[in-house]
Amino acid sequence: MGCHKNYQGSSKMKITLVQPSMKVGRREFYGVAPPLGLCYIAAVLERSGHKVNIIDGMIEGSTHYEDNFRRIGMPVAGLASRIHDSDPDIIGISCMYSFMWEDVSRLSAILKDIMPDTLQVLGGFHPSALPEYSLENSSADCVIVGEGEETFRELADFYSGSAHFSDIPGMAFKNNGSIVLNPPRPHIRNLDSIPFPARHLIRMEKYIQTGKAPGSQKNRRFTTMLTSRGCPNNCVFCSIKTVWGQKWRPRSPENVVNEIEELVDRYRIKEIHFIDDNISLDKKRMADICELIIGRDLDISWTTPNGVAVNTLDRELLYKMKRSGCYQLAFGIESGNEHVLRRIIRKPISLSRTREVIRYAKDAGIWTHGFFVIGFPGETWEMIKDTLGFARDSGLDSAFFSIATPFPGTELYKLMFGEGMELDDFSKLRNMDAVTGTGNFTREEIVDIQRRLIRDFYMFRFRKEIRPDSILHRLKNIRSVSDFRFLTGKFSRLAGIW
Ligand code: B12
Ligand code: SF4
Repeated sequence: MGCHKNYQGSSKMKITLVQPSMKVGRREFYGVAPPLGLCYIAAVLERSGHKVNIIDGMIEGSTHYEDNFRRIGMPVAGLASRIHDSDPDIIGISCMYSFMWEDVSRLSAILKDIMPDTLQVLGGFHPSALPEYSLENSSADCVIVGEGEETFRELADFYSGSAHFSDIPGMAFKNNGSIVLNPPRPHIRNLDSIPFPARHLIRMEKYIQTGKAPGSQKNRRFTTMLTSRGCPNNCVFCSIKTVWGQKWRPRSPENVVNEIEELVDRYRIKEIHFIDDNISLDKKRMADICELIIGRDLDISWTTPNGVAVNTLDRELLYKMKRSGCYQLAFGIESGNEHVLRRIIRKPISLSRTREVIRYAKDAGIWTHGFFVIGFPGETWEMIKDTLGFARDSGLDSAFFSIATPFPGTELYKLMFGEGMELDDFSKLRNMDAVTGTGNFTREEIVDIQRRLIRDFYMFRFRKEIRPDSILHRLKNIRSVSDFRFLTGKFSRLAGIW
């Protein structure tokens, strides 16, 4: 372990948790919302008596251009000086997206320079997938692999002099020039036992005023929430198991709706974006959440920007979801070709069932959005055309086509780069870029095909939407100013795509 301040005897730590800002391409969608992971960790640390401070680089500073990218938030040097001013005993830095890695390692180096005795901890998806790489290529002292709450709490308690790094499951750390990887920590079993995210430590009103959801939203006063962790599937391009594991762990409906109530009462929140990977996996739990929202008369709208499991949705549940405020569902359909779905992506959904669910959702008055991915090794032009065909004729209101991206911790990463190989330029791991060709297409061709699919789909939708019967149908469904705002948002986005 590195040389640090000696805290033997002192019990409560001063901890600064940080999320750096991000750089996005000119045409890239992005979102800014509270750093929920840091807020969860902070809540657990506060409950243990530690003093916590959160600095989110994405909400500090202003958007500006840097090397052909837009920087959303505060540059690295400014952030380092803010952290220095907070004078912490421990700094925790989050790296949620791999494309942020360059900034995270620069920030870590600057901090080690100006605060050599302060313990630096990394966490989030990128360091969790590549702990050794992250320690070798940054000045951080340790990495917390996976779910952060319990490991960070134990680490903070160790700094109070009660445990050793090598005794803390879920940690990787530097030890006299070599790297030690401790055994993994079991996931938290009872999610109701964790306190709600410490939103009182962030500037909620600033997120509400300036926050941004990647799709359109109905109400300006929105925020994000997480009602379950993990997903039982194992899609080839998905890295969520690195942090959450494959077992789906739900919070109880009462616990979820208590948090919604707190958001409504304390922050006057009008809209919730549930960022679960699989919120409706348990049909009964989903129905119970809706019943409680309706029963407690909570006046909110809600949506699922990351995708819901189609298998569990039926007509009755969709109508109940609508009654409880759901206005938009995103479906992770991924491909319109059965072979790609089953053999390449390994996602157990049926396309005919998906069509049915889209129809039910539309009947219930819910906007339907589809996520598709193209550019897998072995995927042919015919298969890609099936995906466009499905997106067009399944009746989806909107869709997005991403390029298969080999994020660390995924099967696709191993498939594209081989075991033990590491990509040296993580900045390319974003949704509007391709890192390599696929065998059938070059990298440039894949990017070109993605643009064509997006244009083609929206041109098709545009022609449908300007038909008098469609206009009438949309107008008939406008019941409030927020419905109108949502639709105009959708259509201006549509216009912006060309
Ligand atoms: C919500 C979300 C978004 C939102 C972000 C809104 C926001 N700012 O909150 C939106 C829709 C904008 C988005 C966009 C993208 N996303 Co996204 N997103 C997620 C999602 C679903 C949830 C993240 C989250 O908030 N989780 C909840 C909190 C509680 O968890 P957490 O932050 O992970 O924190 C825990 C641990 O990671 C750890 N931890 C985190 N930070 C730290 C720090 C320290 C010091 C420690 C010790 C521990 C620690 O402890 C926390 C508590 O247990 C994840 C997948 C997932 N299920 O987590 C993908 C995910 C993070 N996204 C991903 C990606 C790639 C993207 C995109 C590039 C597009 C795409 N292809 O999907 C864009 C890029 C960003 C952009 N341009 O805006 C990848 C990242 C993979 C990678 N290695 O880069 C993920 C993992 C999904 C995947 N595809 O596998 N995303
Ligand atoms: S269904 Fe979604 S969350 Fe689950 S493994 Fe597949 S992509 Fe990941």
